[in-house]
Amino acid sequence: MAPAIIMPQPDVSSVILASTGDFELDPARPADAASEHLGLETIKEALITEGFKDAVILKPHASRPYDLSGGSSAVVDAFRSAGAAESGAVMGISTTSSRYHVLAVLSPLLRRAFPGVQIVLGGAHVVRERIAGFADPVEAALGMGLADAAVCGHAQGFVDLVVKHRGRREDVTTPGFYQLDPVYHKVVGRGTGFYPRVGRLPSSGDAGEGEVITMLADQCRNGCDFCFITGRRPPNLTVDIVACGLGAMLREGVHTFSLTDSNPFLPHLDDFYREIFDRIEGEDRSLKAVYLDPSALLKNFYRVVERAERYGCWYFYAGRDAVLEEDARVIGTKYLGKIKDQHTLDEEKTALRNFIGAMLLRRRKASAAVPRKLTLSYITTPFMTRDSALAMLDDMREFLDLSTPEMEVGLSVQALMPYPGTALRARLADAIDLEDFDFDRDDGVGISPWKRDACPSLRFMREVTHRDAPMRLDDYLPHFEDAILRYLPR
Ligand code: B12
Ligand code: SF4
Repeated sequence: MAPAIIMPQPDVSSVILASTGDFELDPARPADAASEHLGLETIKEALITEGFKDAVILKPHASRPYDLSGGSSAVVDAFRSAGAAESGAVMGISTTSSRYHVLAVLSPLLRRAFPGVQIVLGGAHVVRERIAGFADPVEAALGMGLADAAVCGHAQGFVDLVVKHRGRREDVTTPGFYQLDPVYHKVVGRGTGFYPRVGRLPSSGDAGEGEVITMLADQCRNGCDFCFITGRRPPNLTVDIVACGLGAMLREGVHTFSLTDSNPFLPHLDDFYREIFDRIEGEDRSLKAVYLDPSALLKNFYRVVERAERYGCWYFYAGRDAVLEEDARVIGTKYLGKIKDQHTLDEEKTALRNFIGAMLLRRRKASAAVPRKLTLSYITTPFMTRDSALAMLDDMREFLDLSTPEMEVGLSVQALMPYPGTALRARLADAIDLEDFDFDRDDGVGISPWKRDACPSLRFMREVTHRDAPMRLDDYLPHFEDAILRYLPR
Protein backbone atom coordinates (compact mmCIF):
# COMPACT_ATOMS: atom_id res chain seq x y z
CA MET A 1 0.00 0.00 0.00
CA ALA A 2 1.34 3.46 -0.92
CA PRO A 3 2.07 5.68 2.07
CA ALA A 4 -0.66 8.26 2.67
CA ILE A 5 0.17 11.86 1.87
CA ILE A 6 -0.36 14.13 4.84
CA MET A 7 -2.45 17.08 3.79
CA PRO A 8 -2.72 20.13 6.02
CA GLN A 9 -6.17 20.00 7.61
CA PRO A 10 -8.39 23.01 8.09
CA ASP A 11 -9.81 24.16 11.40
CA VAL A 12 -12.81 22.23 12.60
CA SER A 13 -15.95 23.80 11.17
CA SER A 14 -18.51 21.48 12.72
CA VAL A 15 -18.69 18.41 14.88
CA ILE A 16 -21.40 15.86 14.23
CA LEU A 17 -21.96 13.24 16.89
CA ALA A 18 -23.97 10.08 16.27
CA SER A 19 -24.52 6.63 17.73
CA THR A 20 -24.59 3.37 15.73
CA GLY A 21 -27.58 2.45 17.90
CA ASP A 22 -29.62 5.00 15.98
CA PHE A 23 -29.08 3.34 12.59
CA GLU A 24 -30.70 0.15 11.38
CA LEU A 25 -29.79 -2.15 8.49
CA ASP A 26 -32.99 -4.12 8.59
CA PRO A 27 -35.98 -1.75 8.81
CA ALA A 28 -38.25 -4.60 9.93
CA ARG A 29 -36.22 -5.07 13.08
CA PRO A 30 -36.57 -2.68 15.99
CA ALA A 31 -33.27 -1.17 17.08
CA ASP A 32 -31.83 -1.76 20.53
CA ALA A 33 -31.01 1.84 20.92
CA ALA A 34 -32.27 4.82 22.73
CA SER A 35 -31.86 8.01 20.78
CA GLU A 36 -30.53 9.68 23.92
CA HIS A 37 -26.88 9.20 24.54
CA LEU A 38 -25.25 10.44 27.67
CA GLY A 39 -21.73 9.85 26.31
CA LEU A 40 -22.38 12.11 23.30
CA GLU A 41 -24.07 14.74 25.47
CA THR A 42 -20.94 14.69 27.64
CA ILE A 43 -18.72 15.33 24.63
CA LYS A 44 -20.98 18.17 23.46
CA GLU A 45 -20.92 19.73 26.93
CA ALA A 46 -17.13 19.40 27.14
CA LEU A 47 -16.74 21.09 23.74
CA ILE A 48 -19.02 23.94 24.85
CA THR A 49 -16.96 24.26 28.04
CA GLU A 50 -13.82 24.69 25.91
CA GLY A 51 -15.54 27.29 23.72
CA PHE A 52 -16.56 25.13 20.75
CA LYS A 53 -20.28 25.64 20.26
CA ASP A 54 -20.89 23.96 16.87
CA ALA A 55 -21.41 20.35 17.87
CA VAL A 56 -24.64 18.66 16.84
CA ILE A 57 -25.94 15.32 18.09
CA LEU A 58 -27.74 13.58 15.27
CA LYS A 59 -31.03 12.11 16.43
CA PRO A 60 -33.60 10.27 14.34
CA HIS A 61 -37.16 11.52 14.47
CA ALA A 62 -39.98 9.83 16.33
CA SER A 63 -37.56 7.38 17.96
CA ARG A 64 -37.32 5.39 14.72
CA PRO A 65 -33.72 4.63 13.79
CA TYR A 66 -32.27 5.95 10.53
CA ASP A 67 -32.80 3.38 7.79
CA LEU A 68 -29.51 2.26 6.26
CA SER A 69 -30.99 -0.50 4.14
CA GLY A 70 -32.08 1.40 1.02
CA GLY A 71 -30.40 4.24 -0.82
CA SER A 72 -29.80 5.87 2.58
CA SER A 73 -30.27 9.34 1.13
CA ALA A 74 -32.17 10.38 4.27
CA VAL A 75 -29.09 9.52 6.33
CA VAL A 76 -26.81 11.53 4.06
CA ASP A 77 -29.28 14.44 4.16
CA ALA A 78 -29.35 14.34 7.94
CA PHE A 79 -25.56 14.48 8.15
CA ARG A 80 -25.46 17.22 5.51
CA SER A 81 -27.94 19.41 7.41
CA ALA A 82 -25.75 18.96 10.47
CA GLY A 83 -22.76 20.41 8.57
CA ALA A 84 -21.00 17.28 7.27
CA ALA A 85 -20.35 18.80 3.84
CA GLU A 86 -18.36 21.72 5.27
CA SER A 87 -14.62 21.47 4.95
CA GLY A 88 -13.17 20.65 8.35
CA ALA A 89 -16.17 18.66 9.56
CA VAL A 90 -15.39 16.02 12.18
CA MET A 91 -17.70 13.13 12.94
CA GLY A 92 -17.72 11.37 16.27
CA ILE A 93 -19.45 8.02 16.15
CA SER A 94 -20.22 6.06 19.30
CA THR A 95 -20.68 2.32 19.24
CA THR A 96 -21.41 -0.63 21.46
CA SER A 97 -20.26 -4.10 20.38
CA SER A 98 -23.70 -5.27 19.34
CA ARG A 99 -24.10 -2.34 16.94
CA TYR A 100 -20.56 -2.36 15.57
CA HIS A 101 -21.60 -4.06 12.30
CA VAL A 102 -23.56 -0.91 11.40
CA LEU A 103 -20.25 0.88 10.84
CA ALA A 104 -19.39 -1.35 7.88
CA VAL A 105 -22.23 0.35 6.00
CA LEU A 106 -22.29 3.76 7.67
CA SER A 107 -18.60 4.70 7.36
CA PRO A 108 -18.20 3.99 3.60
CA LEU A 109 -21.49 5.81 2.99
CA LEU A 110 -20.24 8.88 4.85
CA ARG A 111 -16.85 8.78 3.16
CA ARG A 112 -18.48 8.62 -0.29
CA ALA A 113 -20.92 11.43 0.48
CA PHE A 114 -18.44 13.66 2.30
CA PRO A 115 -14.90 13.06 1.03
CA GLY A 116 -12.31 14.47 3.39
CA VAL A 117 -14.44 14.22 6.52
CA GLN A 118 -12.68 12.87 9.63
CA ILE A 119 -14.40 9.99 11.36
CA VAL A 120 -13.54 9.35 15.00
CA LEU A 121 -14.85 6.26 16.74
CA GLY A 122 -15.57 5.95 20.46
CA GLY A 123 -17.78 4.15 22.97
CA ALA A 124 -17.93 0.85 24.82
CA HIS A 125 -16.64 -1.31 21.95
CA VAL A 126 -13.49 0.73 21.42
CA VAL A 127 -10.85 -0.86 23.62
CA ARG A 128 -7.36 -2.19 23.12
CA GLU A 129 -6.98 -5.86 23.76
CA ARG A 130 -4.47 -8.53 22.98
CA ILE A 131 -6.01 -11.98 22.70
CA ALA A 132 -4.48 -14.47 20.27
CA GLY A 133 -6.84 -15.07 17.34
CA PHE A 134 -9.01 -12.02 18.05
CA ALA A 135 -8.94 -8.71 16.26
CA ASP A 136 -8.11 -5.77 18.48
CA PRO A 137 -11.15 -3.46 18.09
CA VAL A 138 -9.00 -0.35 17.58
CA GLU A 139 -6.71 -2.00 15.04
CA ALA A 140 -9.70 -3.46 13.19
CA ALA A 141 -11.55 -0.14 12.92
CA LEU A 142 -8.49 1.81 11.80
CA GLY A 143 -7.11 -0.96 9.57
CA MET A 144 -10.40 -1.32 7.68
CA GLY A 145 -10.65 2.44 7.26
CA LEU A 146 -13.90 2.61 9.22
CA ALA A 147 -12.45 5.46 11.25
CA ASP A 148 -9.49 7.83 11.07
CA ALA A 149 -9.02 7.78 14.82
CA ALA A 150 -10.39 5.75 17.72
CA VAL A 151 -10.82 6.92 21.30
CA CYS A 152 -10.62 4.38 24.14
CA GLY A 153 -12.28 5.21 27.45
CA HIS A 154 -13.43 8.74 28.10
CA ALA A 155 -13.47 11.42 25.43
CA GLN A 156 -10.69 13.87 26.38
CA GLY A 157 -8.70 12.96 23.22
CA PHE A 158 -11.63 13.94 21.01
CA VAL A 159 -12.07 17.27 22.75
CA ASP A 160 -8.34 17.93 22.32
CA LEU A 161 -8.52 17.04 18.62
CA VAL A 162 -11.27 19.58 18.04
CA VAL A 163 -10.24 22.40 20.36
CA LYS A 164 -6.53 22.20 21.13
CA HIS A 165 -5.32 20.75 17.82
CA ARG A 166 -8.01 22.28 15.58
CA GLY A 167 -8.61 19.04 13.74
CA ARG A 168 -4.98 18.06 13.14
CA ARG A 169 -5.14 14.54 14.47
CA GLU A 170 -1.46 13.79 13.89
CA ASP A 171 -0.71 16.32 16.66
CA VAL A 172 -2.91 14.58 19.26
CA THR A 173 -0.98 12.65 21.91
CA THR A 174 -3.71 12.59 24.57
CA PRO A 175 -4.09 9.22 26.35
CA GLY A 176 -6.80 7.10 24.76
CA PHE A 177 -6.43 8.64 21.26
CA TYR A 178 -5.33 6.13 18.59
CA GLN A 179 -4.63 6.53 14.89
CA LEU A 180 -2.59 4.88 12.13
CA ASP A 181 0.91 6.15 11.63
CA PRO A 182 0.65 7.54 8.07
CA VAL A 183 3.99 6.09 7.00
CA TYR A 184 4.21 2.72 8.75
CA HIS A 185 0.46 2.05 9.00
CA LYS A 186 0.84 0.91 12.57
CA VAL A 187 -1.51 1.92 15.33
CA VAL A 188 -0.08 4.71 17.47
CA GLY A 189 -1.49 6.01 20.75
CA ARG A 190 -1.47 4.99 24.41
CA GLY A 191 -3.62 4.42 27.48
CA THR A 192 -7.26 5.24 28.09
CA GLY A 193 -8.94 8.62 27.97
CA PHE A 194 -9.85 10.92 30.81
CA TYR A 195 -13.37 12.21 31.40
CA PRO A 196 -13.26 15.70 29.87
CA ARG A 197 -13.71 18.93 31.81
CA VAL A 198 -17.36 20.00 31.80
CA GLY A 199 -18.83 23.28 33.04
CA ARG A 200 -22.29 21.80 33.54
CA LEU A 201 -23.55 18.37 34.50
CA PRO A 202 -24.28 16.46 31.26
CA SER A 203 -27.64 14.77 30.93
CA SER A 204 -29.65 13.19 28.16
CA GLY A 205 -33.37 12.99 27.57
CA ASP A 206 -36.01 15.65 27.43
CA ALA A 207 -36.05 17.93 30.48
CA GLY A 208 -39.54 19.07 29.38
CA GLU A 209 -40.81 15.54 30.00
CA GLY A 210 -39.60 15.76 33.58
CA GLU A 211 -37.10 12.92 33.39
CA VAL A 212 -33.45 12.76 32.36
CA ILE A 213 -30.54 10.32 32.43
CA THR A 214 -27.37 11.47 34.11
CA MET A 215 -24.23 10.28 35.87
CA LEU A 216 -22.99 11.75 39.14
CA ALA A 217 -20.09 9.40 39.86
CA ASP A 218 -18.89 6.15 38.37
CA GLN A 219 -16.66 3.97 40.45
CA CYS A 220 -16.86 0.40 41.54
CA ARG A 221 -14.14 -1.62 43.18
CA ASN A 222 -15.65 -5.06 42.80
CA GLY A 223 -13.96 -5.87 39.48
CA CYS A 224 -16.41 -8.43 38.06
CA ASP A 225 -14.90 -10.25 35.07
CA PHE A 226 -17.83 -9.55 32.75
CA CYS A 227 -18.01 -5.87 33.56
CA PHE A 228 -16.81 -3.36 31.05
CA ILE A 229 -16.61 -0.33 33.28
CA THR A 230 -14.03 -1.89 35.60
CA GLY A 231 -10.74 -0.07 35.48
CA ARG A 232 -12.14 2.93 33.64
CA ARG A 233 -11.02 6.27 34.92
CA PRO A 234 -13.54 7.91 37.29
CA PRO A 235 -15.09 11.11 35.99
CA ASN A 236 -13.78 14.35 37.43
CA LEU A 237 -17.20 15.65 38.35
CA THR A 238 -17.08 17.85 41.43
CA VAL A 239 -19.78 18.24 44.08
CA ASP A 240 -20.30 21.81 42.83
CA ILE A 241 -20.89 20.83 39.22
CA VAL A 242 -23.20 17.98 40.13
CA ALA A 243 -25.24 19.85 42.76
CA CYS A 244 -25.59 22.98 40.58
CA GLY A 245 -26.49 20.82 37.58
CA LEU A 246 -29.17 18.93 39.45
CA GLY A 247 -30.48 22.19 40.92
CA ALA A 248 -30.73 23.80 37.47
CA MET A 249 -32.56 20.81 36.05
CA LEU A 250 -34.99 20.79 38.99
CA ARG A 251 -35.78 24.41 38.24
CA GLU A 252 -36.45 23.45 34.60
CA GLY A 253 -39.11 21.02 35.81
CA VAL A 254 -37.13 17.77 35.92
CA HIS A 255 -38.34 15.59 38.78
CA THR A 256 -36.82 12.19 37.99
CA PHE A 257 -33.17 11.42 37.45
CA SER A 258 -32.25 8.07 36.00
CA LEU A 259 -28.71 7.36 37.20
CA THR A 260 -26.07 5.45 35.26
CA ASP A 261 -23.67 5.48 38.25
CA SER A 262 -22.12 2.04 38.55
CA ASN A 263 -22.25 1.54 42.32
CA PRO A 264 -23.60 4.50 44.29
CA PHE A 265 -23.77 2.84 47.72
CA LEU A 266 -20.10 2.08 48.14
CA PRO A 267 -18.84 3.56 51.44
CA HIS A 268 -16.01 5.55 49.83
CA LEU A 269 -18.58 7.54 47.80
CA ASP A 270 -20.78 8.34 50.80
CA ASP A 271 -19.47 11.84 51.44
CA PHE A 272 -19.67 12.78 47.77
CA TYR A 273 -23.34 11.82 47.40
CA ARG A 274 -24.29 13.14 50.86
CA GLU A 275 -22.90 16.59 50.09
CA ILE A 276 -24.75 16.69 46.79
CA PHE A 277 -28.09 15.67 48.22
CA ASP A 278 -27.68 17.97 51.23
CA ARG A 279 -27.46 20.83 48.73
CA ILE A 280 -30.76 19.95 47.08
CA GLU A 281 -32.48 18.93 50.31
CA GLY A 282 -36.20 19.60 50.30
CA GLU A 283 -36.47 19.67 46.52
CA ASP A 284 -39.13 17.39 45.09
CA ARG A 285 -37.07 14.88 43.16
CA SER A 286 -36.64 11.18 42.80
CA LEU A 287 -33.98 8.84 41.53
CA LYS A 288 -34.66 5.79 39.47
CA ALA A 289 -32.71 2.95 37.89
CA VAL A 290 -30.35 3.26 40.82
CA TYR A 291 -27.89 0.41 40.76
CA LEU A 292 -27.91 -1.53 44.00
CA ASP A 293 -24.92 -3.81 44.42
CA PRO A 294 -26.21 -6.62 46.70
CA SER A 295 -22.79 -6.93 48.34
CA ALA A 296 -23.03 -3.29 49.44
CA LEU A 297 -25.90 -4.45 51.69
CA LEU A 298 -23.82 -7.02 53.52
CA LYS A 299 -21.94 -4.94 56.04
CA ASN A 300 -23.86 -1.71 55.72
CA PHE A 301 -27.50 -2.64 55.43
CA TYR A 302 -29.07 0.19 57.42
CA ARG A 303 -26.70 2.79 56.03
CA VAL A 304 -27.72 1.85 52.47
CA VAL A 305 -31.43 1.86 53.31
CA GLU A 306 -31.12 5.23 55.02
CA ARG A 307 -29.12 6.73 52.12
CA ALA A 308 -31.51 5.35 49.52
CA GLU A 309 -34.44 7.01 51.28
CA ARG A 310 -32.60 10.26 51.78
CA TYR A 311 -31.54 10.53 48.14
CA GLY A 312 -35.12 9.83 47.01
CA CYS A 313 -34.38 6.50 45.29
CA TRP A 314 -37.55 4.56 44.45
CA TYR A 315 -36.53 2.29 41.59
CA PHE A 316 -33.54 0.01 42.09
CA TYR A 317 -31.74 -2.31 39.74
CA ALA A 318 -29.72 -5.03 41.46
CA GLY A 319 -27.27 -7.53 39.97
CA ARG A 320 -28.27 -10.84 41.50
CA ASP A 321 -26.24 -12.32 38.59
CA ALA A 322 -25.56 -15.86 39.85
CA VAL A 323 -27.27 -18.04 42.40
CA LEU A 324 -24.70 -20.84 42.70
CA GLU A 325 -21.00 -20.48 43.37
CA GLU A 326 -20.13 -22.58 40.29
CA ASP A 327 -21.92 -20.09 38.03
CA ALA A 328 -20.44 -17.12 39.89
CA ARG A 329 -17.00 -18.55 39.13
CA VAL A 330 -17.71 -18.83 35.39
CA ILE A 331 -19.08 -15.31 35.18
CA GLY A 332 -16.46 -13.89 37.53
CA THR A 333 -18.94 -12.05 39.73
CA LYS A 334 -16.94 -10.52 42.54
CA TYR A 335 -17.07 -8.64 45.79
CA LEU A 336 -14.06 -6.39 46.24
CA GLY A 337 -11.98 -8.40 43.78
CA LYS A 338 -12.88 -11.81 45.21
CA ILE A 339 -15.20 -14.29 43.46
CA LYS A 340 -18.40 -14.61 45.47
CA ASP A 341 -18.59 -17.96 47.26
CA GLN A 342 -21.83 -19.74 48.14
CA HIS A 343 -21.91 -18.19 51.59
CA THR A 344 -21.70 -14.66 50.16
CA LEU A 345 -24.34 -15.39 47.52
CA ASP A 346 -26.68 -16.75 50.20
CA GLU A 347 -26.03 -13.79 52.46
CA GLU A 348 -26.79 -11.47 49.57
CA LYS A 349 -30.08 -13.24 49.03
CA THR A 350 -31.07 -12.68 52.65
CA ALA A 351 -29.93 -9.07 52.46
CA LEU A 352 -31.99 -8.46 49.31
CA ARG A 353 -35.06 -9.99 50.97
CA ASN A 354 -34.52 -7.75 53.99
CA PHE A 355 -34.08 -4.78 51.69
CA ILE A 356 -37.44 -5.51 50.06
CA GLY A 357 -38.99 -5.71 53.55
CA ALA A 358 -37.36 -2.48 54.70
CA MET A 359 -38.50 -0.60 51.58
CA LEU A 360 -42.03 -1.88 52.01
CA LEU A 361 -42.08 -0.74 55.62
CA ARG A 362 -40.85 2.72 54.72
CA ARG A 363 -43.24 2.96 51.80
CA ARG A 364 -46.14 2.23 54.16
CA LYS A 365 -44.95 4.88 56.58
CA ALA A 366 -44.21 7.45 53.89
CA SER A 367 -46.78 9.94 52.78
CA ALA A 368 -45.50 9.98 49.18
CA ALA A 369 -47.64 7.93 46.85
CA VAL A 370 -44.72 6.53 44.82
CA PRO A 371 -44.45 2.75 45.00
CA ARG A 372 -40.97 1.28 45.30
CA LYS A 373 -39.54 -1.02 42.63
CA LEU A 374 -36.67 -3.45 42.48
CA THR A 375 -35.56 -5.24 39.32
CA LEU A 376 -33.23 -8.17 39.88
CA SER A 377 -30.93 -8.98 37.03
CA TYR A 378 -29.70 -12.55 36.40
CA ILE A 379 -27.05 -13.74 33.97
CA THR A 380 -27.31 -17.05 32.12
CA THR A 381 -24.28 -18.68 30.56
CA PRO A 382 -23.64 -21.42 28.01
CA PHE A 383 -21.97 -23.34 30.81
CA MET A 384 -25.01 -23.71 33.04
CA THR A 385 -26.27 -27.15 33.92
CA ARG A 386 -29.93 -27.99 34.08
CA ASP A 387 -29.69 -28.00 37.87
CA SER A 388 -28.07 -24.60 38.13
CA ALA A 389 -30.57 -23.11 35.65
CA LEU A 390 -33.45 -24.55 37.69
CA ALA A 391 -31.89 -23.19 40.89
CA MET A 392 -31.84 -19.77 39.24
CA LEU A 393 -35.46 -20.15 38.25
CA ASP A 394 -36.41 -21.05 41.85
CA ASP A 395 -34.56 -17.99 43.09
CA MET A 396 -36.46 -15.80 40.63
CA ARG A 397 -39.78 -17.25 41.74
CA GLU A 398 -38.99 -16.73 45.41
CA PHE A 399 -38.23 -13.07 44.79
CA LEU A 400 -41.24 -12.63 42.55
CA ASP A 401 -43.43 -13.98 45.37
CA LEU A 402 -42.33 -11.01 47.49
CA SER A 403 -43.72 -8.54 44.97
CA THR A 404 -46.56 -6.32 46.20
CA PRO A 405 -48.19 -3.26 44.65
CA GLU A 406 -46.27 -1.09 47.14
CA MET A 407 -42.91 -2.77 46.58
CA GLU A 408 -42.84 -4.26 43.10
CA VAL A 409 -40.22 -6.89 42.39
CA GLY A 410 -39.37 -7.61 38.75
CA LEU A 411 -36.83 -9.75 36.91
CA SER A 412 -34.50 -9.30 34.01
CA VAL A 413 -32.26 -11.88 32.39
CA GLN A 414 -29.17 -11.18 30.37
CA ALA A 415 -27.15 -13.71 28.43
CA LEU A 416 -23.49 -13.53 29.40
CA MET A 417 -21.66 -11.52 26.75
CA PRO A 418 -17.88 -11.64 26.47
CA TYR A 419 -17.45 -7.98 25.55
CA PRO A 420 -14.06 -6.75 24.34
CA GLY A 421 -11.86 -5.42 27.08
CA THR A 422 -13.35 -7.60 29.81
CA ALA A 423 -11.37 -10.13 31.84
CA LEU A 424 -14.08 -12.66 30.95
CA ARG A 425 -13.26 -12.42 27.26
CA ALA A 426 -9.59 -13.12 27.81
CA ARG A 427 -10.34 -15.97 30.21
CA LEU A 428 -12.90 -17.73 28.00
CA ALA A 429 -11.34 -16.89 24.62
CA ASP A 430 -11.31 -20.51 23.48
CA ALA A 431 -15.06 -20.84 24.05
CA ILE A 432 -15.90 -17.79 21.95
CA ASP A 433 -16.61 -17.86 18.24
CA LEU A 434 -13.92 -16.24 16.20
CA GLU A 435 -16.57 -14.36 14.31
CA ASP A 436 -17.70 -12.79 17.50
CA PHE A 437 -18.48 -9.08 17.10
CA ASP A 438 -17.77 -9.39 13.41
CA PHE A 439 -20.00 -7.90 10.76
CA ASP A 440 -21.63 -11.17 9.73
CA ARG A 441 -22.88 -12.29 13.06
CA ASP A 442 -26.24 -10.58 13.02
CA ASP A 443 -28.61 -13.24 11.67
CA GLY A 444 -31.65 -11.08 12.29
CA VAL A 445 -33.02 -13.45 14.93
CA GLY A 446 -30.59 -13.63 17.77
CA ILE A 447 -26.90 -13.55 18.41
CA SER A 448 -24.71 -16.04 20.16
CA PRO A 449 -21.01 -15.36 20.38
CA TRP A 450 -20.42 -18.73 22.03
CA LYS A 451 -19.08 -21.84 20.36
CA ARG A 452 -20.78 -23.86 23.07
CA ASP A 453 -24.29 -22.59 22.62
CA ALA A 454 -26.16 -24.60 25.22
CA CYS A 455 -27.45 -21.51 26.87
CA PRO A 456 -31.16 -21.81 27.58
CA SER A 457 -31.58 -18.09 27.76
CA LEU A 458 -30.38 -17.50 24.23
CA ARG A 459 -32.76 -20.11 22.82
CA PHE A 460 -35.44 -18.87 25.14
CA MET A 461 -34.95 -15.31 24.03
CA ARG A 462 -35.11 -16.29 20.40
CA GLU A 463 -38.22 -18.36 20.87
CA VAL A 464 -40.11 -16.16 23.23
CA THR A 465 -39.07 -12.65 22.41
CA HIS A 466 -37.41 -12.89 18.99
CA ARG A 467 -34.82 -10.38 20.11
CA ASP A 468 -32.39 -9.57 22.88
CA ALA A 469 -33.27 -9.66 26.54
CA PRO A 470 -36.64 -8.27 27.49
CA MET A 471 -36.31 -5.78 30.31
CA ARG A 472 -38.87 -7.46 32.53
CA LEU A 473 -39.07 -11.18 32.53
CA ASP A 474 -41.98 -11.74 34.90
CA ASP A 475 -44.48 -12.86 32.27
CA TYR A 476 -42.07 -15.19 30.55
CA LEU A 477 -41.03 -17.41 33.43
CA PRO A 478 -42.98 -20.52 32.31
CA HIS A 479 -41.34 -20.31 28.88
CA PHE A 480 -37.96 -20.01 30.51
CA GLU A 481 -38.58 -23.23 32.39
CA ASP A 482 -39.66 -24.97 29.16
CA ALA A 483 -36.49 -23.82 27.48
CA ILE A 484 -34.34 -25.10 30.34
CA LEU A 485 -36.00 -28.50 30.33
CA ARG A 486 -35.89 -28.78 26.57
CA TYR A 487 -32.38 -27.61 25.85
CA LEU A 488 -30.21 -28.31 28.85
CA PRO A 489 -28.86 -31.80 29.34
CA ARG A 490 -29.18 -33.29 32.80
C1 B12 B 1 -27.03 3.91 30.59
C2 B12 B 1 -26.66 2.75 29.73
C3 B12 B 1 -27.55 2.41 28.72
C4 B12 B 1 -28.77 3.23 28.39
C5 B12 B 1 -28.35 4.38 27.46
C6 B12 B 1 -28.88 5.67 27.94
C7 B12 B 1 -28.06 6.83 27.47
N1 B12 B 1 -28.60 7.97 27.61
O1 B12 B 1 -26.95 6.73 27.00
C8 B12 B 1 -29.65 2.18 27.64
C9 B12 B 1 -30.55 1.48 28.63
C10 B12 B 1 -30.52 2.72 26.51
C11 B12 B 1 -28.59 1.21 27.16
C12 B12 B 1 -28.80 0.36 26.13
C13 B12 B 1 -27.87 -0.59 25.74
N2 B12 B 1 -26.73 -0.89 26.37
CO1 B12 B 1 -26.01 0.13 27.82
N3 B12 B 1 -25.22 0.94 29.23
C14 B12 B 1 -25.47 2.01 29.96
C15 B12 B 1 -24.42 2.23 31.05
C16 B12 B 1 -24.97 1.69 32.36
C17 B12 B 1 -23.97 3.67 31.25
C18 B12 B 1 -23.58 4.39 29.97
C19 B12 B 1 -23.40 5.84 30.27
O2 B12 B 1 -24.30 6.62 30.05
N4 B12 B 1 -22.26 6.20 30.83
C20 B12 B 1 -21.92 7.55 31.12
C21 B12 B 1 -21.25 8.23 29.91
C22 B12 B 1 -20.72 9.60 30.28
O3 B12 B 1 -20.15 7.43 29.53
P1 B12 B 1 -20.05 6.66 28.15
O4 B12 B 1 -21.37 6.39 27.56
O5 B12 B 1 -19.16 5.50 28.34
O6 B12 B 1 -19.35 7.74 27.21
C23 B12 B 1 -18.00 8.15 27.43
C24 B12 B 1 -16.97 7.27 26.72
O7 B12 B 1 -17.40 5.94 26.47
C25 B12 B 1 -16.63 8.00 25.48
N5 B12 B 1 -17.47 7.86 24.29
C26 B12 B 1 -18.69 7.35 24.12
N6 B12 B 1 -19.09 7.52 22.85
C27 B12 B 1 -18.11 8.16 22.20
C28 B12 B 1 -18.01 8.59 20.89
C29 B12 B 1 -16.85 9.26 20.50
C30 B12 B 1 -16.74 9.73 19.10
C31 B12 B 1 -15.79 9.46 21.41
C32 B12 B 1 -14.58 10.15 20.98
C33 B12 B 1 -15.89 9.02 22.72
C34 B12 B 1 -17.05 8.38 23.10
O8 B12 B 1 -16.73 9.34 25.90
C35 B12 B 1 -17.86 9.50 26.77
C36 B12 B 1 -17.58 10.64 27.71
O9 B12 B 1 -16.30 10.62 28.24
C37 B12 B 1 -23.22 1.39 30.51
C38 B12 B 1 -22.30 0.82 31.58
C39 B12 B 1 -21.28 1.87 31.95
N7 B12 B 1 -21.29 2.26 33.20
O10 B12 B 1 -20.54 2.34 31.10
C40 B12 B 1 -23.94 0.31 29.71
C41 B12 B 1 -23.30 -0.30 28.46
C42 B12 B 1 -22.66 0.83 27.68
N8 B12 B 1 -24.42 -0.84 27.71
C43 B12 B 1 -24.13 -1.95 27.17
C44 B12 B 1 -25.03 -2.64 26.33
C45 B12 B 1 -24.62 -4.03 25.89
C46 B12 B 1 -26.24 -2.08 25.93
C47 B12 B 1 -27.28 -2.70 24.98
C48 B12 B 1 -26.73 -3.41 23.75
C49 B12 B 1 -28.16 -3.60 25.82
C50 B12 B 1 -29.21 -4.35 25.05
N9 B12 B 1 -29.01 -5.64 24.94
O11 B12 B 1 -30.14 -3.76 24.59
C51 B12 B 1 -28.08 -1.45 24.56
C52 B12 B 1 -27.46 -0.84 23.27
C53 B12 B 1 -27.59 0.62 23.13
C54 B12 B 1 -26.90 1.13 21.88
N10 B12 B 1 -26.89 2.40 21.68
O12 B12 B 1 -26.35 0.44 21.09
C55 B12 B 1 -22.73 -2.39 27.46
C56 B12 B 1 -21.83 -2.22 26.24
C57 B12 B 1 -20.81 -3.32 26.13
C58 B12 B 1 -20.19 -3.31 24.79
N11 B12 B 1 -18.93 -3.65 24.69
O13 B12 B 1 -20.82 -3.02 23.83
C59 B12 B 1 -22.33 -1.52 28.70
C60 B12 B 1 -20.87 -1.12 28.79
C61 B12 B 1 -22.74 -2.33 29.96
C62 B12 B 1 -22.04 -3.68 30.02
N12 B12 B 1 -22.77 -4.74 29.79
O14 B12 B 1 -20.87 -3.82 30.29
N13 B12 B 1 -27.49 1.31 27.89
S1 SF4 C 1 -20.60 -4.79 40.87
FE1 SF4 C 1 -21.50 -4.09 38.94
S2 SF4 C 1 -20.42 -2.21 38.40
FE2 SF4 C 1 -19.19 -3.26 39.96
S3 SF4 C 1 -17.69 -4.47 38.80
FE3 SF4 C 1 -19.45 -5.81 39.22
S4 SF4 C 1 -20.82 -5.60 37.44
FE4 SF4 C 1 -19.34 -3.89 37.38
